Amino acid sequence: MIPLKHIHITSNVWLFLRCLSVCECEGETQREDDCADLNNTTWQEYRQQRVKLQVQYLLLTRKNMECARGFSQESLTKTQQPSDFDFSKPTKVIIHGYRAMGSKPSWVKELAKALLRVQDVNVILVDWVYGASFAYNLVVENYKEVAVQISVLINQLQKQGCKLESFHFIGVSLGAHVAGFVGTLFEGRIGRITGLDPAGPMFKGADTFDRLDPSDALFVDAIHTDSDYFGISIPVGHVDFFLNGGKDQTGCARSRFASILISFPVYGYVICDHMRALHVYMSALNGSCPLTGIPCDSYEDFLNGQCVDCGVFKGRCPTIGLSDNSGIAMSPIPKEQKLFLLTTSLPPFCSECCGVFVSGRSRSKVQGYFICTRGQTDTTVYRKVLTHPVALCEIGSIKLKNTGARFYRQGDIHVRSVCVSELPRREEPICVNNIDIHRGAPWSHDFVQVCGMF
Ligand SMILES: [Ca+2]
Repeated sequence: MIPLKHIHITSNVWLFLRCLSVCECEGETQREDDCADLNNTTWQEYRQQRVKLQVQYLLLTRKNMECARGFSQESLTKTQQPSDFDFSKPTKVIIHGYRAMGSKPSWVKELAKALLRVQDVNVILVDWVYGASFAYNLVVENYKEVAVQISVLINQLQKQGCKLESFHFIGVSLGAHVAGFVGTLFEGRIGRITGLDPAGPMFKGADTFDRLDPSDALFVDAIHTDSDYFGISIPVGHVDFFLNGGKDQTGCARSRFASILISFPVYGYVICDHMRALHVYMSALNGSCPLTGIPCDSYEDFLNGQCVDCGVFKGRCPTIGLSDNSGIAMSPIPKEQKLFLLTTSLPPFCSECCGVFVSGRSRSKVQGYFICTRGQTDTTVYRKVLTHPVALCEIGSIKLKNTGARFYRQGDIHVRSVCVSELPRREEPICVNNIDIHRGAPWSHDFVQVCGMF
């Protein structure tokens, strides 16, 4: 039996909590009402109003980071109610991509806030949900018209004193090609375009006039995460970061069978690879760790340790994020340069890359693995670049094991050198030379390194 007094107290607490939650909800509703938001559309609405693109713009600045305001050419000339747009500051323009279900993209404001935390800029969100929803082939017909409409707004802003080079467009998927076409309309004089997994279907074989390419802005960078499916497989910028090879991302489902169920709730599952570019970009804006790409012709060459330094960029590899020209110091900037990096499955996505280079007899089969000081073990194979959760300087020892040949008995293996290196390589790799690895007796070497020395 519960004493009556106890029940009384409990119900009071319950009432109090209930009141709190109602008050909170009402407060939020009130705030939401004052803020502008992107549109949602439905199939029915889409069928009725297909001809209308209904592009609208939202403005976010440091003054109103939590609450977007509607923004239009008209609001620029209104004197009674001046907008928060600051003509003296640079402007970021975010353009979403295809909306299979007609819903507004949930990530847009998060990206805007991430940008505003780093830079004091104007952030314009382009809402073209009406034109971007449902039948992909029809959406592709709309994207240039959207670009034309955006260019009218940019023209207006230019007249009011904004410089073309102060605009940075960030386009996701199909939005990257919208940005590309805006760039074409301004003959490549826009400051920067960042394409986050630029759309592939109907664009891969397209002319550079119709898709994002390096001539669309003074600097074009792109991140590729689903280049075998929703993304584009060819380089489209000055620098193109191919994450984990650009096709499949860690932590996303490998199987593509779900793609036939694209209209069902598995959609988020299917676009996991595709949306990773956006999530990695947002994480890079937070700046918790560097996401550095290493120039290489192919992912295979990269994994085989053929590309370990920043040669083509004169020693300074490009990084994902807001650094000017991705941190490239040289001029002219190379075009369509493929960059590779390995990432993990969760924010901040950075992985410490290590190269392991074992040179020995060509037929030798040697397996090496790191034993790191944190007690984690990673298995790797002969001559590989691998991702490791800790920095190279935290690795305590390296072990090699002679696993023998498959079809014949193999004796000792003589290894000329075993080297480990940070990637991109900043220092000479750490090497141990002339090793004999006996069968059944792993060879190991302890490193004494101090982190933070380099
Ligand atoms: Ca173009």
